[in-house]
Amino acid sequence: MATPQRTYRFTFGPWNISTGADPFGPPARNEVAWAEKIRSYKKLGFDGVQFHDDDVVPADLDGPAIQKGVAEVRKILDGEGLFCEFIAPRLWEHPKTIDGAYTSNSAAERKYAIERSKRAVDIANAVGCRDIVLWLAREGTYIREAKDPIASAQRILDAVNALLEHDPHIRILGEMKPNEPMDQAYLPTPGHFLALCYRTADPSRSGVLIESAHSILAGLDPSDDMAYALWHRKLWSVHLNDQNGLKYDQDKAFGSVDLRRAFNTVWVLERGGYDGCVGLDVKAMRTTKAAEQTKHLANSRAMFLHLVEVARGLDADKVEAYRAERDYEGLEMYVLQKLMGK
Ligand code: XUL
Ligand code: MN
Repeated sequence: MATPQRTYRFTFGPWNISTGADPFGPPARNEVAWAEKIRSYKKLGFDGVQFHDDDVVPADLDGPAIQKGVAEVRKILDGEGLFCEFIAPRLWEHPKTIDGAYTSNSAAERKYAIERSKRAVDIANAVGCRDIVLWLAREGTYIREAKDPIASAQRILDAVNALLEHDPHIRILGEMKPNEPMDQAYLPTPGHFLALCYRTADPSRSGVLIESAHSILAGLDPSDDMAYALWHRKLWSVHLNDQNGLKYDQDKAFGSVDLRRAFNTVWVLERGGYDGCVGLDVKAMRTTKAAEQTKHLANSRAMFLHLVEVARGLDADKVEAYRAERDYEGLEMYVLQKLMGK
């Protein structure tokens, strides 16, 4: 089992430095200014940013205003030595996307969602990145009867195709999540989106971003989900974090709930030759004081790197010998001891 020695590039989005507001309480920290967030990336050991479309320029600007606004942001990123990994159209906050952007029952609202997503592609081009991430937040239902599920699958495919056709180089990455905010999401897992990839106008530019917490919420193991997407050569980004069982999406620091699950995630990325960015979609605990509000990012990155060391320190021949002997008790103890630094 060869373990290629490689260096990883780390990214996160400005939303990962947040005020701690939750559905039951107001902000617990002041909002950090965008420019200050951008200045914190390098200090925290990160290489690039992930942006929603309106993290770059306000939504719904015209073409020239987009180009002007993005040029300013690009200059700031260049000045910091940062790159932009992807743009994700924020299709879940605007009044016109209240009932599912691409799968809305309203033709006018579907049109808005596609036009806004095309503008996100233009933003990506102007900022110098080739990936669009679609977290299909409101593409689903609260009650089964609300939408036509068959038509909805086609509408999501039509939207992906519209973006692929809008630009010959852009890649579309689905980031699937089974629920929240919707009761049931359409295409709830990476496997669902991978199937859709092969029906798009250009399967070679259609792939996935897999988030650990989203896989766990679907009752799946993130490392197996990532391995499957790697096998398809379609794992183009990840959102690593952790999740304590089946409840709301927690975005806990990577490795903080289940160290062994985190280890298996890193081991798969190492073995699978994953060459995308290591995105950390993590949230500080609400109780965190302002002075510590980026610790969860630095800690998640450090945990990833610790686990890379553990993965590289495994004796591949030993692992194979345990497998050949079907001595999984022995293999388990070997892995646990490695995780405890023994
Ligand atoms: C939502 C989620 C989003 C996406 C970006 O659960 O993970 O933050 O990662 O749109
Ligand atoms: Mn995410």
